Amino acid sequence: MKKINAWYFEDLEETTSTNDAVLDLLEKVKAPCILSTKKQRAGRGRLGRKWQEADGNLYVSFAFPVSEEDLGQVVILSAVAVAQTVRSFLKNAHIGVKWPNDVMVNNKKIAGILFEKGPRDYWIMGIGINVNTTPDIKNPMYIATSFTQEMVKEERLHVLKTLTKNFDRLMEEYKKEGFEKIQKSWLDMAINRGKKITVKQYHGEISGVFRGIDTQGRLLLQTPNGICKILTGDVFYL
Ligand code: BT5
Repeated sequence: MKKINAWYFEDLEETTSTNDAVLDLLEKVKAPCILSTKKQRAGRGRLGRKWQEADGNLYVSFAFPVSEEDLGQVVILSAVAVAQTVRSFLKNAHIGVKWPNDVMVNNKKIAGILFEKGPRDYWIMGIGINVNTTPDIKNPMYIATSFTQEMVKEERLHVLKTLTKNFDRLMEEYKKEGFEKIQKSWLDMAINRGKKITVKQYHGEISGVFRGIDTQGRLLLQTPNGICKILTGDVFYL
């Protein structure tokens, strides 16, 4: 079995969703593992949305144990790892993060992250990065971009190796020193801090001024009734 750093690693030709396929690999190796695929036929985003496929892009899932109390912080850490990875290839672009964990280049979405519960204390961290091709997104709220569109040619598995290195380094830092530095890195890249935003949730929407994130990774929204701490939702800018 191949490895990237301490992770077992498999790269498939084709699958439905790497977040599902990684469960088979986890069953086999019974240890933290990474599964990527060349083609992903049924990639998903949050809340039943789709993740669009396009040639030569990175579709990957990491399976590893996370405690319930660390989860909100690890979600934020994952966005920092992806953003740092994108930045290391697109040196001149403006890289931003949009809560909880979209990674944007000049306000266009280049990567998305989906956390799902795995078996036992495992979580699955699914990451899509548009490396080679910009997908044709029908949703006018999201404009997409890719490395190629930003004038950089890269190979998806090279991007994966850099991503794994960044993720491992940040996790080590997090375990040794706690969340503070990671929270600061995320806030330094956060789009629209201090501006008015709307957060859409299952049961409605709420508007206010985006004040940052707290020590659990929750979004802080200043409303006329005080600061609201938001655990899940979609952010829209007015
Ligand atoms: C996400 O969802 O951004 C999480 C996407 C996670 C995808 C990875 S790929 C590997 C792993 N296996 C999976 O099955 N999934 C993970 P969300 O925040 O719900 O955003 C979804 C929205 O982003 C869609 O409704 C589109 O508007 C937009 N979108 C879809 N595909 C895109 C793409 N390739 N690039 C940029 N935007 C995209």
